[in-house]
Amino acid sequence: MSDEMPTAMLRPLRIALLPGDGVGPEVTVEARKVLDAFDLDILWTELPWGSAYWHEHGTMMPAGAIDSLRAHDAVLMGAVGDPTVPDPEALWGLILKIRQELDLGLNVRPARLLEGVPCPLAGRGPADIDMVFVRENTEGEYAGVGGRVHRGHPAEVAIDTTVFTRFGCERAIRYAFRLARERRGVLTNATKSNASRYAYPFWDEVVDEVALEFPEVRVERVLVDALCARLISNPASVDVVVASNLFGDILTDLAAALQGGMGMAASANIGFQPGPGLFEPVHGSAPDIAGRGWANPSGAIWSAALMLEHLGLRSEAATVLAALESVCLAGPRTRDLGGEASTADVGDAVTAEVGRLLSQGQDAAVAGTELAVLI
Ligand code: GGG
Repeated sequence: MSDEMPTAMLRPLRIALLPGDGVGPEVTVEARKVLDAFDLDILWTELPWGSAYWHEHGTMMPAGAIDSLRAHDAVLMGAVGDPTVPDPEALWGLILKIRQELDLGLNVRPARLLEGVPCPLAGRGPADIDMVFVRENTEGEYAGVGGRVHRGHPAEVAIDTTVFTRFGCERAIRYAFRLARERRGVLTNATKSNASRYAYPFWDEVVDEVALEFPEVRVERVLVDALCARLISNPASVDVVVASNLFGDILTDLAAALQGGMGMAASANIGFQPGPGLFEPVHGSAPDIAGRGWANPSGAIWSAALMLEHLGLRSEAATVLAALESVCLAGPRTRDLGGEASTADVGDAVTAEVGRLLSQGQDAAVAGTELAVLI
């Protein structure tokens, strides 16, 4: 996000690996395997934080965790959440805390259907599903502002307040405009300003103000409910979407389904100042399949590609994506995509494909690979 020298110039690359809960360790080990196929000097630090840590220590992360993360170039994360830990405790003790305290104001989520991956929509294919969601990532409905009183009494009250600041909205919205300008020149603003009294009308105003800086981008204001329907009925009409924290969270699960399922979707949590970004598959911990070797590691591998791109390693990022595309086309495939392969089988295949592409000469091999994110 800055014009500074790419982090790739610094050696070794210090990557914090935060496998987390459920299937997180299974998918991140494959993403790490893929990156280790390059001749990159990566210093991995594995952090055992998450629900098991909570059971032992009463917190999801140790004191000083955020400062430890700051000492890295990037964080590669798996998933968070476990049925034995209250959800708000797990999320606010780890992922939401990291996003806020590292001020990772953007969550960029490409949703592209790769060749060979079955699409749940009849008659639709890769040409129809190629979008990027830009989600505001530190405030909105997940600002953490609110309270609960009179617990257990009939008068019990729970309040969560949506917080939109001009600062937080503007920076996410401006990034989305830049991305739209690089892509098809259309930005879809996911809003709900017909029913929201204050917050979304303000959000829309900020979109309209920032739009003045980008006369070449056409903005369309679409109510989030109508956008959900349109993602199903006419997904090809959607390219770059800018959304609040909650709407972005929900819309990107729908988009993940369109790109073949939660196992395919990747994300980059990035900030506007120097410091580590956090890269994680969109899926959660999937406790129902954890430990069985069934999870699809594609979202984690794609997230690792976004991480390389953010670190300035564009050619390596494109190689990972090209390798993932080849494996999606030719197999092996995990069972969510109709195959029988294990998580490790897919990781091994992508790693082998990276090796094959590298032996061909990286730049030639990845020519034409579309990096979806402008970072
Ligand atoms: N790898 C993503 C993950 O663990 N997600 C769990 C979750 O519910 N996250 C909420 C969010 O992304 O805001």
